[in-house]
Amino acid sequence: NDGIQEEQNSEGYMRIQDIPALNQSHCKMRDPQLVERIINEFVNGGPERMQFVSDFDYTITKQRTEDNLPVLSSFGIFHECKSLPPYFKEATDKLFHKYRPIEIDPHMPVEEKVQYMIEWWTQSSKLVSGFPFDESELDHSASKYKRALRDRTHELFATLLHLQIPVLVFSAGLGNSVVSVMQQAGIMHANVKVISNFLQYREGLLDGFQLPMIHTFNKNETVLVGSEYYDLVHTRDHIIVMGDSIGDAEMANGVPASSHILKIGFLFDHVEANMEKYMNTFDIVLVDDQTMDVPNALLALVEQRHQLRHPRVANGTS
Ligand code: MG7
Ligand code: MG
Repeated sequence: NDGIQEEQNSEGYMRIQDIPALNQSHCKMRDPQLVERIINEFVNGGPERMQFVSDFDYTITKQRTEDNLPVLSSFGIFHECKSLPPYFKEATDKLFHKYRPIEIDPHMPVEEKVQYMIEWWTQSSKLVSGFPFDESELDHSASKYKRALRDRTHELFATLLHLQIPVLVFSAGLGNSVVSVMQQAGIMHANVKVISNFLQYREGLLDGFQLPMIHTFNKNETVLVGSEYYDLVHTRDHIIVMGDSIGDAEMANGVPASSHILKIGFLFDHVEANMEKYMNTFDIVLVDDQTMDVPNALLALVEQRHQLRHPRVANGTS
């Protein structure tokens, strides 16, 4: 059997040195040996054991665009909609200025922050209530931001679909914007699930966000327990996690402890000041990388080995 022969010949241990994407100068690793071991586990385990978990804002979208056009967050896309009541913008801005500093305060313990975040999302939910809203407005606003996806995001989602790897896009932002951007960009494939805050309607009027509330500090797989998605992924113990905020590294909390998790962090703001924390939190830190090249390279290795094991049988129709 040629397939098996080929597999034996080429089934070696992958070395970091042989993976160009990981040798770029802006790609930093606290423990390259650990990364190497995890990559080999992933490659040997195959796509059947993998799941992919990603943040949305500034992770699937860019932190910086070539033309320096601003990239709006999922909440920001909603706030651009013209039909929001006149008091809305001022009121949400006020909340933002009160709670955002708490969210990113380097000194306050997380347990204390949680209460404030619940307050923020609760008040924000109340503001999004009592007026009619046409979601085509959101689609219009979102259409401008599909250009803001990281370079080669399409390749990433196409490979994940092809390998049938479940993708969870986890966002503490507004799910309707996330889905709209991803749909319009053509990456909202059947293997992709978005868990986020979605608009709720009652008698034709907005009625806040649907439950459960997803905020910065409960954004992890513990909120999935009991859901259909949890059943789908909880046996997939090889996990790639991607995010741009420190808290994103916790997104796979709630999966079995034996899992191998590879955490990729995109660092852009205050690189110097944040470097140590990111290095301690993520296995791979990408400094001002506005592409999907690193996750694409990792999946290419998984795909390569997979193809050696499952060679396409010539069917004589070509
Ligand atoms: N964030 C959280 N909330 C709001 C809001 O009501 N308006 C705006 N503009 N931003 C908000 O993508 C999740 C991020 O969005 C921010 C309730 C928080 O900073 C959160 O991390
Ligand atoms: Mg983010």
